[in-house]
Amino acid sequence: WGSLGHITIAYLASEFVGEDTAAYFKDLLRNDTAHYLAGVATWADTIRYIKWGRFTKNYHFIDAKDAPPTNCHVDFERDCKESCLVALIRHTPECITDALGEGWLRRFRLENYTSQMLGSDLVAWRRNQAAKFIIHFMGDIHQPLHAENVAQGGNGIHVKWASTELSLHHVWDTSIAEKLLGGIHRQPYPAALAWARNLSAELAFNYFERAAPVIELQIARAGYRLARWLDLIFESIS
Ligand code: DCM
Ligand code: DCM
Ligand code: DCM
Ligand code: ZN
Ligand code: ZN
Repeated sequence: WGSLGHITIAYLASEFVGEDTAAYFKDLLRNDTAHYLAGVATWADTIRYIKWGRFTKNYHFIDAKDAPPTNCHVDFERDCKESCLVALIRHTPECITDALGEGWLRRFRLENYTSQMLGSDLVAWRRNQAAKFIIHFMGDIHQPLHAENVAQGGNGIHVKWASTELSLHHVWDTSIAEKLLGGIHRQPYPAALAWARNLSAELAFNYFERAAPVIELQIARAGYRLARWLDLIFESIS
C-alpha cells in the first residue's frame, strides 16, 4: 500500500486494540498521542531506500506462483525462499530453516519480527523496530498484488488511470484509495507522450467501482487483524 493505506490500517488498529495493548505500544513507540501506530506505519517504506535498510526491500511482498484467476493461493513451501512477507509476521520461522548460510544469525534476528517481540532478551531499539515492521507488513500482506508473482505483483502491467499511465500495482497501492477518499489531483499526462497510452491496457469502465470495495475490505481486515495481533503479542509477553 501507499502511505494512505498503511496509515488508515494503523488508525483502524488503534481503534480496536485493548487499553493495555495501547499503553504498551505507546510506551514502546515513545508516542502518547492517538497517532502512535499511524505515525510509524510507513517507516518500513522509508528505510527500504537507505543503505542499512536495503536488505528489507523484498520483505514487503511474497510472489505467489499460482495461476490467477483460476487458481489463487499462496504455497509457503513453493513461494517463500529464504525470506518473504509471510515469514516476517508468522510466529514459527519455518521458512528460514534453509537460510543457514553466512549471516544466518543476522537474518534470523531481523526476519521474524513477531518471534523477536515475544522474546525477552531483545534490546529496546530492536523491539521498537520489530513493532514498526509488524505494523507495516500486516498492511502489505493484505494488498492482493503484494502476494502475487504475475508481472511482479502487477508492476509490469501498464494501465491508464485518469489519463495517466500507471502500473496496475500502483493503482492498487495508491490510486484507488486516493480516489475513494477524494485524494490528490493528478496533472493531465503530457500530450507528447499521449501516443504511448496505446501500449496500456484500458481498465474496464467500472474497474474503480469493482475494485474499491475489495480494497476497503482488505484495509478493514488488515486494521482489525493488526489490532488482534498486537493484543496477542502484548498478552504473550505480559
Ligand atoms: N542495522 C539494523 N538496524 C539498524 C541499523 C543497522 O538492522 N537500526 C543492520 C546493519 C548492521 C546489522 O543490522 O550491520 C547488524 O546490526 P547490529 O550489529 O547492531 O546488530
Ligand atoms: N535505528 C538504529 N540505528 C540507527 C538508526 C535508527 O537502531 N542508526 C533504529 C532505532 C529505532 C528506529 O531505527 O528503532 C528509528 O527510530 P526513530 O524513529 O526513533 O529515530
Ligand atoms: N512489489 C511486489 N512484488 C514484486 C516486486 C515488488 O509487490 N515482485 C512491490 C513492492 C513495492 C512496489 O511493488 O510496493 C514497487 O516495487 P519496486 O520499488 O521494488 O519496484
Ligand atoms: Zn506496493
Ligand atoms: Zn511496504
